[in-house]
Amino acid sequence: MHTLPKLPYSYDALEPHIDKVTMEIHHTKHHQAYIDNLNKAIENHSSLANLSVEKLLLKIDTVPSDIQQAVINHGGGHANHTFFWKIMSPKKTSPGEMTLKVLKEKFWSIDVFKEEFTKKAMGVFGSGWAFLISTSKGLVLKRHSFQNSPLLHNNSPILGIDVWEHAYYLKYQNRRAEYVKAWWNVVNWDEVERNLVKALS
Ligand code: MN3
Repeated sequence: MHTLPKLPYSYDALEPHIDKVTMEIHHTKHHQAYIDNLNKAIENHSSLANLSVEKLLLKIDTVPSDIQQAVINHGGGHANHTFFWKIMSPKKTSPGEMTLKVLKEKFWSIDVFKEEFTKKAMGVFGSGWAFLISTSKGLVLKRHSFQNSPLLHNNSPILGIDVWEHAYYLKYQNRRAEYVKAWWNVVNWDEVERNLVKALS
Protein backbone atom coordinates (compact mmCIF):
# COMPACT_ATOMS: atom_id res chain seq x y z
CA MET A 1 0.00 0.00 0.00
CA HIS A 2 1.55 3.28 -1.11
CA THR A 3 1.00 6.25 1.17
CA LEU A 4 1.47 9.99 0.90
CA PRO A 5 4.90 11.04 2.22
CA LYS A 6 4.95 13.99 4.58
CA LEU A 7 6.23 17.26 3.19
CA PRO A 8 9.66 18.10 4.65
CA TYR A 9 8.37 21.66 5.42
CA SER A 10 5.07 23.40 6.03
CA TYR A 11 2.66 24.34 3.22
CA ASP A 12 3.50 28.02 3.53
CA ALA A 13 7.28 27.51 3.82
CA LEU A 14 8.01 28.27 0.17
CA GLU A 15 6.09 31.57 0.17
CA PRO A 16 6.21 33.97 -1.60
CA HIS A 17 7.65 31.90 -4.46
CA ILE A 18 5.16 29.06 -4.22
CA ASP A 19 1.99 29.83 -2.32
CA LYS A 20 0.47 27.87 0.52
CA VAL A 21 -2.82 26.96 -1.18
CA THR A 22 -1.03 25.62 -4.26
CA MET A 23 1.27 23.52 -2.09
CA GLU A 24 -1.60 22.18 -0.01
CA ILE A 25 -3.76 21.21 -3.00
CA HIS A 26 -0.77 19.89 -4.92
CA HIS A 27 0.26 17.62 -2.04
CA THR A 28 -3.05 16.53 -0.49
CA LYS A 29 -5.12 16.33 -3.68
CA HIS A 30 -2.94 15.82 -6.73
CA HIS A 31 -0.18 13.71 -5.21
CA GLN A 32 -2.72 11.77 -3.13
CA ALA A 33 -4.75 11.02 -6.26
CA TYR A 34 -1.74 9.48 -8.00
CA ILE A 35 -1.18 7.28 -4.96
CA ASP A 36 -4.84 6.23 -4.73
CA ASN A 37 -4.92 5.37 -8.43
CA LEU A 38 -1.62 3.46 -8.20
CA ASN A 39 -2.97 1.42 -5.26
CA LYS A 40 -6.13 0.72 -7.22
CA ALA A 41 -4.17 -0.38 -10.30
CA ILE A 42 -2.10 -2.93 -8.40
CA GLU A 43 -4.71 -4.11 -5.86
CA ASN A 44 -5.28 -7.44 -7.60
CA HIS A 45 -1.61 -8.06 -8.29
CA SER A 46 -0.19 -9.38 -5.03
CA SER A 47 3.28 -9.93 -6.54
CA LEU A 48 3.62 -6.16 -6.95
CA ALA A 49 2.24 -5.24 -3.54
CA ASN A 50 5.59 -5.04 -1.76
CA LEU A 51 7.58 -3.29 -4.47
CA SER A 52 8.54 0.34 -3.97
CA VAL A 53 7.24 2.74 -6.59
CA GLU A 54 10.83 3.18 -7.82
CA LYS A 55 11.17 -0.59 -8.36
CA LEU A 56 7.83 -0.71 -10.18
CA LEU A 57 9.02 1.97 -12.61
CA LEU A 58 12.52 0.53 -13.05
CA LYS A 59 10.96 -2.86 -13.80
CA ILE A 60 8.03 -1.57 -15.83
CA ASP A 61 8.52 -4.31 -18.46
CA THR A 62 7.63 -6.93 -15.87
CA VAL A 63 4.41 -5.15 -14.85
CA PRO A 64 1.36 -6.87 -16.42
CA SER A 65 0.38 -5.13 -19.64
CA ASP A 66 -3.20 -4.41 -18.53
CA ILE A 67 -1.98 -2.13 -15.75
CA GLN A 68 1.30 -0.96 -17.25
CA GLN A 69 0.02 2.41 -18.43
CA ALA A 70 -1.70 3.03 -15.09
CA VAL A 71 1.58 2.35 -13.27
CA ILE A 72 3.43 4.67 -15.69
CA ASN A 73 0.89 7.46 -15.10
CA HIS A 74 0.13 7.12 -11.39
CA GLY A 75 3.31 5.44 -10.19
CA GLY A 76 5.20 8.06 -12.19
CA GLY A 77 3.10 10.78 -10.60
CA HIS A 78 3.81 9.39 -7.14
CA ALA A 79 7.57 9.08 -7.72
CA ASN A 80 7.91 12.44 -9.47
CA HIS A 81 6.10 14.34 -6.72
CA THR A 82 7.98 12.56 -3.93
CA PHE A 83 11.16 13.67 -5.70
CA PHE A 84 9.83 17.19 -6.29
CA TRP A 85 9.04 17.99 -2.64
CA LYS A 86 12.59 17.09 -1.66
CA ILE A 87 14.21 19.09 -4.44
CA MET A 88 12.73 22.26 -2.94
CA SER A 89 13.53 23.86 0.40
CA PRO A 90 12.70 27.02 2.30
CA LYS A 91 16.33 27.08 3.39
CA LYS A 92 18.68 29.11 1.22
CA THR A 93 21.18 26.66 -0.29
CA SER A 94 23.84 26.94 -2.96
CA PRO A 95 25.39 24.44 -5.38
CA GLY A 96 27.77 21.99 -3.70
CA GLU A 97 31.25 20.88 -4.72
CA MET A 98 30.23 18.03 -7.02
CA THR A 99 27.35 20.05 -8.47
CA LEU A 100 29.64 22.95 -9.38
CA LYS A 101 32.20 20.61 -10.91
CA VAL A 102 29.88 18.58 -13.14
CA LEU A 103 27.58 21.42 -14.15
CA LYS A 104 30.52 23.62 -15.13
CA GLU A 105 32.01 20.73 -17.13
CA LYS A 106 28.76 20.23 -18.99
CA PHE A 107 27.26 23.75 -19.19
CA TRP A 108 30.22 26.08 -18.64
CA SER A 109 28.61 27.85 -15.65
CA ILE A 110 25.72 27.53 -13.23
CA ASP A 111 24.04 30.51 -14.90
CA VAL A 112 24.21 28.86 -18.31
CA PHE A 113 22.87 25.64 -16.78
CA LYS A 114 19.95 27.56 -15.26
CA GLU A 115 19.23 29.23 -18.60
CA GLU A 116 19.27 25.90 -20.44
CA PHE A 117 17.13 24.20 -17.80
CA THR A 118 14.66 27.11 -17.89
CA LYS A 119 14.45 26.81 -21.68
CA LYS A 120 13.59 23.12 -21.30
CA ALA A 121 10.92 23.91 -18.73
CA MET A 122 9.43 26.57 -20.97
CA GLY A 123 9.50 24.17 -23.92
CA VAL A 124 7.32 21.52 -22.31
CA PHE A 125 4.14 21.49 -24.43
CA GLY A 126 1.15 20.97 -22.16
CA SER A 127 1.54 19.04 -18.92
CA GLY A 128 4.88 17.63 -17.97
CA TRP A 129 8.26 18.07 -16.37
CA ALA A 130 11.75 19.27 -17.14
CA PHE A 131 14.53 17.18 -15.64
CA LEU A 132 18.25 17.08 -15.32
CA ILE A 133 18.91 13.37 -15.39
CA SER A 134 21.92 11.14 -15.06
CA THR A 135 22.12 8.60 -17.90
CA SER A 136 24.66 6.04 -19.06
CA LYS A 137 25.88 8.77 -21.43
CA GLY A 138 26.21 11.42 -18.73
CA LEU A 139 24.04 14.31 -17.64
CA VAL A 140 21.17 15.31 -19.91
CA LEU A 141 18.40 17.92 -19.83
CA LYS A 142 15.10 16.38 -20.79
CA ARG A 143 11.43 17.20 -21.19
CA HIS A 144 8.98 14.57 -20.00
CA SER A 145 5.32 14.59 -20.96
CA PHE A 146 2.62 13.87 -18.38
CA GLN A 147 4.06 11.87 -15.46
CA ASN A 148 6.65 9.84 -17.37
CA SER A 149 9.42 9.14 -14.89
CA PRO A 150 13.16 9.11 -15.70
CA LEU A 151 13.23 5.75 -13.88
CA LEU A 152 11.29 4.14 -16.76
CA HIS A 153 14.49 4.41 -18.80
CA ASN A 154 16.79 3.56 -15.93
CA ASN A 155 17.90 7.18 -15.55
CA SER A 156 18.24 9.01 -12.24
CA PRO A 157 16.56 12.37 -11.72
CA ILE A 158 18.97 14.98 -10.34
CA LEU A 159 16.79 18.09 -10.54
CA GLY A 160 13.27 18.48 -11.86
CA ILE A 161 10.42 20.94 -12.09
CA ASP A 162 6.72 20.21 -12.34
CA VAL A 163 5.27 22.46 -15.05
CA TRP A 164 1.74 21.06 -14.97
CA GLU A 165 -0.56 24.06 -14.54
CA HIS A 166 -1.71 22.67 -11.17
CA ALA A 167 1.80 23.49 -9.90
CA TYR A 168 1.47 27.23 -10.50
CA TYR A 169 -1.91 28.31 -11.86
CA LEU A 170 -3.40 29.77 -8.67
CA LYS A 171 -0.59 32.25 -8.21
CA TYR A 172 0.87 32.66 -11.69
CA GLN A 173 -2.12 31.75 -13.93
CA ASN A 174 -0.66 31.24 -17.42
CA ARG A 175 2.69 32.88 -16.60
CA ARG A 176 4.89 29.80 -16.48
CA ALA A 177 8.06 31.86 -16.98
CA GLU A 178 7.41 33.76 -13.73
CA TYR A 179 6.83 30.50 -11.86
CA VAL A 180 10.05 28.94 -13.17
CA LYS A 181 12.01 32.09 -12.32
CA ALA A 182 10.59 32.11 -8.78
CA TRP A 183 11.18 28.38 -8.38
CA TRP A 184 14.95 28.81 -8.62
CA ASN A 185 14.74 30.59 -5.24
CA VAL A 186 13.54 27.41 -3.55
CA VAL A 187 15.76 24.83 -5.25
CA ASN A 188 17.38 22.58 -2.66
CA TRP A 189 20.97 22.43 -3.93
CA ASP A 190 21.93 20.17 -1.02
CA GLU A 191 19.52 17.56 -2.38
CA VAL A 192 20.85 18.09 -5.92
CA GLU A 193 24.34 17.39 -4.58
CA ARG A 194 23.14 14.20 -2.81
CA ASN A 195 21.40 13.03 -6.00
CA LEU A 196 24.52 13.64 -8.06
CA VAL A 197 26.86 11.92 -5.63
CA LYS A 198 24.52 8.91 -5.54
CA ALA A 199 24.10 8.75 -9.33
CA LEU A 200 27.78 9.17 -10.13
CA SER A 201 29.22 6.85 -7.50
MN1 MN3 B 1 2.18 18.06 -9.95
